[in-house]
Amino acid sequence: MTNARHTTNNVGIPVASDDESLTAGTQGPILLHDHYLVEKLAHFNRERVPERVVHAKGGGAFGELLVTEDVSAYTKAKLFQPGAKTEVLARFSTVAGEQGSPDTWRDPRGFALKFYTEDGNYDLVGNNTPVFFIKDPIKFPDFIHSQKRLPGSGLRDHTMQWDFWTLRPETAHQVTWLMGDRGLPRTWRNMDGFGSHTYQWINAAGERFWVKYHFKTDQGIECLTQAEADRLAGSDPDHHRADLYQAIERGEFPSWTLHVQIMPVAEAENYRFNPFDLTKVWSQRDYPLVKVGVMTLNRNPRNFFAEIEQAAFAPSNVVPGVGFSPDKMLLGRVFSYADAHRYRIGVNHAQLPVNAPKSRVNSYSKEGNMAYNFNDPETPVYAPNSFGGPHADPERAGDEGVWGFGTEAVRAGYVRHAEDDDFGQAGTLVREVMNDEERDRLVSNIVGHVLGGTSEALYERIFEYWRNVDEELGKRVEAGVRAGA
Ligand code: HDE
Repeated sequence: MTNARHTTNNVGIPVASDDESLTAGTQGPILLHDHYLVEKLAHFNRERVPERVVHAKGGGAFGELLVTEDVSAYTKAKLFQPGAKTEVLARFSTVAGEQGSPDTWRDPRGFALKFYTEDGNYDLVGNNTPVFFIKDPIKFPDFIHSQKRLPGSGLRDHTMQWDFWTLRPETAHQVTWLMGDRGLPRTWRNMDGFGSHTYQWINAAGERFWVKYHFKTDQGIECLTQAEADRLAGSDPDHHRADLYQAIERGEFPSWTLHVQIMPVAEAENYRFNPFDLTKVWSQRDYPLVKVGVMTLNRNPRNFFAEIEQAAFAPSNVVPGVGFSPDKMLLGRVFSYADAHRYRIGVNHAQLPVNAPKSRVNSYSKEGNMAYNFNDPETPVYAPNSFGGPHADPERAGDEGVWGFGTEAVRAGYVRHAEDDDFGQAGTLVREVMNDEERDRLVSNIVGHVLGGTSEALYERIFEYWRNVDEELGKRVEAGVRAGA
């Protein structure tokens, strides 16, 4: 056995030098058979995997979910049973910025969770806001294009953002969250997380409930001012990533208390808002928070690239006792994330340790690029088979989208419920949830963002957008922009 401290090449062969390439004589040309030189340069060129097309900049840690309450009346999911303890990976991120962008740009924050349950991995991929900009996945590429960079100059552009937002009024609720304090969390530890979508819980008796997830930070909500965020963007662009990593290193383990809102299936039809519309919340007066347990993050990744950059979260990863809902955004995401992982990491991304379940995989998928796991040689590679290969669980049929609605395939907008409109909940957020100081900062943030890069041509539409949210707010935004223009 050679000295374990010798440098080797990638197949473990000790190398002669890490300092000089192999040449014909000291002044001669480099020799092609210096395969160690070739290996180093070739591998270096291939170190990057494509960054996430959204949520590229982020960070994360491992921990556990401990269920302290009994919600078994609503779900049979094993990770939500009383006393259950499940390992979790969390990744937090901004949305529009590239990998090297500052953590403190104004943006929603990704709040992605991977629970390594005994029934396979359950991924709950949410944000730090309970709603989203749009309600149909067909708009998502357009929306993201408008939030990123101009095709010609490659520069970010506030005009694109406001042009899209004001032409799609359903964005108003999320834009109010974005332009308010929550658009600039002080740290990832000081923000809430939401599943955002409506999901379905199914209990052991097969009864179904609609649910929404709320992860309330136990560290308290704390936000940055625009000025603080701008300063940190320059002086400490990895501020959030460093904060989480160093807090865990110090043994200060952040935690979130998980609550759910629970809606009996029968109440969905007549609820005053369409409960599947991702631009809307369920009033907590109508559906109060029910405590489930506590999620604590207490272990840093040992390798950022292997465990965070290559982490593959997918809303399609739901376990028995959890189901989807007719929320079109959720259903669009159920396709998109695994597709993104096949492209970004590879068809066998689920075999990487960070993405591999702790439970046994009995899949008939095989081979493919970078295949690492394989079944026993006598396991058939097709179904049905006569040789004892795994077979599907008919019990699961009931978990996959039994919603009791029409089955005809249509392209239509959401059914508008009694109080459904595009601006009402944004107005409630401004008038009933925000205090005077938060409203003042909201006005200042909007005015600053509008003056920071839009043109007079958009002003009227922007003023009307905010008047529709709240008359007084609209007037204050107009006065602020006019004064600063
Ligand atoms: Fe994403 N989103 N998204 N998104 N999203 C991705 O998946 C997508 C949406 C969210 O830390 C991508 O691996 C579509 C809502 C987070 O790795 C991609 C639609 C919410 C993360 C993708 C949405 C999110 C992503 C990019 C409209 C909050 C980072 C690369 C239907 C509820 C997860 C990737 C991580 C990442 C698609 C909208 C949150 C492209 C099609 C709504 C936290 O697949």
